[in-house]
Amino acid sequence: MVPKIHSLGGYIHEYQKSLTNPESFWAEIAEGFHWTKRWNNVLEWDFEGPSVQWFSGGKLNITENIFERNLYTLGNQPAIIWEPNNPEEPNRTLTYTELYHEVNKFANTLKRLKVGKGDRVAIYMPMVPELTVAMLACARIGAIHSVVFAGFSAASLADRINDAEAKVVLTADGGFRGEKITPLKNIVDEALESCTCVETVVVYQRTKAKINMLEGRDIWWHDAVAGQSTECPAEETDSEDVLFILYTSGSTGKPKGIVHTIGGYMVYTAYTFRNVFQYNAGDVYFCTADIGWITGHSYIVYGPLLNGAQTLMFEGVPTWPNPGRFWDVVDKYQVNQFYTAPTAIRSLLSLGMEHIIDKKLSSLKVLGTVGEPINEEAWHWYHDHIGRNRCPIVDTWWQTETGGVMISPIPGIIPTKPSFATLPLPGIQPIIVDAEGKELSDHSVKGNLCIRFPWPGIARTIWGDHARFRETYFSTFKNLYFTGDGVQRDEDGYYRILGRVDDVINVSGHRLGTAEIENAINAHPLVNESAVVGYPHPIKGQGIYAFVVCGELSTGGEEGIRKSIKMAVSNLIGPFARPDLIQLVPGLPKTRSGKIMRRILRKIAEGDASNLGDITTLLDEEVVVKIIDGALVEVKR
Ligand code: 7RM
Repeated sequence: MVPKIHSLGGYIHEYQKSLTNPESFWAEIAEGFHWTKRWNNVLEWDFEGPSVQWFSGGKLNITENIFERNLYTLGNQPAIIWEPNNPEEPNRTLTYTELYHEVNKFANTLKRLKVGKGDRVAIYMPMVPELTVAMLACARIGAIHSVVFAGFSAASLADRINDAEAKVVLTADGGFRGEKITPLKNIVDEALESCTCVETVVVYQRTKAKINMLEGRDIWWHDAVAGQSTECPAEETDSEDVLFILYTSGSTGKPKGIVHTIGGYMVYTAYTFRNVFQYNAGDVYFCTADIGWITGHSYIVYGPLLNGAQTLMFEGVPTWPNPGRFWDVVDKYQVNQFYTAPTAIRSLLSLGMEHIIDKKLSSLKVLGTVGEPINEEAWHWYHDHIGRNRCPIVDTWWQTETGGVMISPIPGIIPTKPSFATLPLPGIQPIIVDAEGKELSDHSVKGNLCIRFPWPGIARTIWGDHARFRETYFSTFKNLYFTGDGVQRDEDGYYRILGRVDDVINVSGHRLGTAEIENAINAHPLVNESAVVGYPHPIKGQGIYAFVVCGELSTGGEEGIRKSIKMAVSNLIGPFARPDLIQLVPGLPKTRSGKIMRRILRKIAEGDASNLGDITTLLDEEVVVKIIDGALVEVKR
């Protein structure tokens, strides 16, 4: 079992131990797992390369650590509890034994499709148990999964398939989300028009929508698994072999394929899951994220299953058939730990108390949030009305690149403070630096959040682009991992995440690069150029504000062009990246060297132009006045 922290003294002790001897600290935790060969070195690292290796030389299979290690005691216990989109439809439960058999059957299927160790498998599926089966089947045979969130467009899917050179795509005929049906297979068909690497598409039947099956390429999931054995020997993998690629947005237009490796990710997600949620045997745990994001990978699939937990997978959306859905699910399955995003909390808060007053919510013990800063109002609402003043809130700060939670209260042990992620977990060494990289070592400071020592869950590279990995995370500040987040530390040493300091925005918990959105807007034939910034949005956290320069207007006029720009972004990225506000402007504020001054646009979008700072380097100061005059939010001058 993974060791659990029981008291404040225990936390302090573990934290100290992880500072003075990080290697033995992590080795002790790793020893709780099943390794077919022990590691040679616990840790080798340098942040210049960068190169980080955990448990190198160690051999293992992560699925043996989920199944074989646990089956004897947990075989008949639910592993996955699945709640469908439509509450009238029967739910499903897969015990550890049943999940194990499904994984093996699908692993054998993949092998039959000539998928082997190191091959990439793209997964574009709805939130059904088979998505988890697919991921674990890859891990069983040493293949690398690349899950693409099923809200991405065909163009984005194609980019990701091509970048990873995936051989097989796993999808479904469609996906249910609230009242909507996403035609997943049609989107895959469109994507594959621009991919030559894909040999096979396996299609899970979910919606029974009419789809085309391409002879020789496409096969049904149920046909493919029919007759496959429920036994499949686990491939022996190296601790530093790649477990998965997951694409995330950065400050340039091209998404980055973040690479996680097996041994370190296993140890880190298992340890953090157990401690951050204080999970105990028999508890029911519910994370509302989609598995298409890192939160789902680490805290619906790997972290919980490595702990033998019961993990609830929910196919639907928070507001359908009504805004009480999450709480119905909590009561129905007697959920003990509940983990969601601040945007969901804000949206449910705004929809009124009538959806929660008749709910029991008495099973809840721990509430979690992730993905963006939580404002105090939302925190208190969550604490008072969902937790009924009994449940600690864990505000967990982490990133796709960190693999697991980094800064978070340990519930019931570390006193919480609204909007603070509080203290680093054992093994995590945050450091705050100023713009020049000088450490700000006092307690009450604000600056750039970096980490100065590796932890097992740290990403190892960007798929196919190690130089970009170095450049993005390890070159801004020498010998530090730079998170891209601004942070404040208070007199108690507590950390409060202030948000991104780069061109990444966080919209309803979805991480988006402004450059990505600009590229999509610029692809519109009538657009000359554009600049996208975030602005404070009461529910989404940040909304998307696009400043767009058009050549001539189409016959639809301004409204028409706004509509078609939104459509273009929807088609090129996905509906979740559509701008909320589009202001057509005569020009963009630029420096004499031609750089767009986003700082100014950000200020305007935030509604405060009273202090624009130094604008003397601007090519054309007049344009700023015109933008302020036409702003779509109220602007203080
Ligand atoms: C897990 C996840 C990462 C970015 C990160 C932050 C922001 C995440 C919090 C947070 C304030 C939090 N991965 N972020 N958690 N900001 N408080 N508790 O979200 O790669 O998609 O996004 O999200 O800016 O850098 S992610």
